[in-house]
Amino acid sequence: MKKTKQLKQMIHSQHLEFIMEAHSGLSAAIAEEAGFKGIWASGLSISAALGVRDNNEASWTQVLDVLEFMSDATSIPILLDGDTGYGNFNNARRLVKKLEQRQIAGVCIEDKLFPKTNSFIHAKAQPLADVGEFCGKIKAMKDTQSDEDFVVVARVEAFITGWGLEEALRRAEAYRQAGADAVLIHSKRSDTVEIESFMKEWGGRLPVVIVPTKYYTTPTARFQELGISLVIWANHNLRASIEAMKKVSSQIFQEKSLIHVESGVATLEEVFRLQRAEELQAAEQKYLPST
Ligand code: SPV
Ligand code: MG
Repeated sequence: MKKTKQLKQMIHSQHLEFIMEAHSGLSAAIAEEAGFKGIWASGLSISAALGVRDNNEASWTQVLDVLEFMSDATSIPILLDGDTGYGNFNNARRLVKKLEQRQIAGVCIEDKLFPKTNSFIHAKAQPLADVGEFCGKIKAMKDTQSDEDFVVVARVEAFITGWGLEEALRRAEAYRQAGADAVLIHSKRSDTVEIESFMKEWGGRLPVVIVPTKYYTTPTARFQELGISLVIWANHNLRASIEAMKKVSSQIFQEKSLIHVESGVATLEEVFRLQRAEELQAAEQKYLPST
């Protein structure tokens, strides 16, 4: 099944579904191997892995290059965190065209202004996009996709920026009418008060996607009860790798030796396996002249 259709089916399925953050070909392959049916190409994680901030410091074509490696390394759908769409409707629709060429299954855009700032930094001070302008962007993206199953998720940042339920609902409804396939309702609270209030009033008008980074103590069964469609585990491969890399760098620096390190890191064989070295060996047998 096409990656676009897989993602669309996940969003519309009756079960709660989950996608896992990845930020490189390697982390994407690891997420797939763990059993995930989809991947979140996180803006925060991709920028952090590139050593820059989550403020559109990496250009959109640099993000596209990372995505190409992620897409090639996996067979499950990727939902790109497309930030604000990297400009106006014209930039956003060109993004869709380029994503489709790389078999990316969908993109999520958020109703903030370019260059964006991460939702958990100075969130209150962040201005929101004009609703009409953002709706035009969604329409332009939906009109541009050549695959009918390509997914556009509209992310509502009203709660994040200090607005209430009314503004969140007004925006979500406008984005639905503009043609979005799903809405992502984001919250920086450590409980689900905002998410629950939204779900109650929303009434299943479109599938809802959430990112429980801050309300991580909520039992996952609660999300199912609320009627959420898709949960994004948004940054945990990146954060796990930061801890692991800090530990091993400092240990090797201090000990000036690998003696106590070897057993705590992946074997070289595991690295080769994840790179599919065997496939190349078999291909060499087939395509190189035998000597
Ligand atoms: C990301 O993973 O980049 C996201 C989710 O957009 S959040 O960091 O919660 O804004
Ligand atoms: Mg992001």
